[in-house]
Amino acid sequence: MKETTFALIKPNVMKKNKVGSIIEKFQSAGLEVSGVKMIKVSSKLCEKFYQEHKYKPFFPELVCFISSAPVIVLALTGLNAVSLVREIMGDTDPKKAKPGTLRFEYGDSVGENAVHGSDSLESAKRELDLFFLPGEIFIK
Ligand code: DAT
Ligand code: MG
Repeated sequence: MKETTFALIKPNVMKKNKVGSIIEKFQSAGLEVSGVKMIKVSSKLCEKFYQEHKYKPFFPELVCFISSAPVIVLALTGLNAVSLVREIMGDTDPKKAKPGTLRFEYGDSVGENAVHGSDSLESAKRELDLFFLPGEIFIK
């Protein structure tokens, strides 16, 4: 099924100057960039984005990290985009991620694991709505 999912390139990748390598990986897997922008995420937006982790011990450091520097937010469209993006990203923990995945290659730790990708179609809709206005996504 053709889907649109949400991805976010985290501050540690921005520091490494590797945004192009991340987008290239998504595009070469057949995903189209249907939305893209560089933004600085406020703590408030970040708390909404990661609401499911609100009571986890790592929540404060997660919010602090994501809102520490500008990030790239992406809408990615293609066949099975939600699961495809998760596959390309790899395990949450870069140490457990398979070679060739983004988190294996660009992740520094569980917290600073390079990229976010929605975990379901429902999450994708919620997250796209948080970061993009209706006119900012262009699906062919
Ligand atoms: P994912 O990003 O693979 O969907 P998740 O939803 O479990 O993983 O967690 C969201 C983010 O929270 C994750 O990308 C990084 C951070 N995180 C998760 N578990 C953590 C931990 N044990 N310590 C520090 N940060 C963690
Ligand atoms: Mg998650």
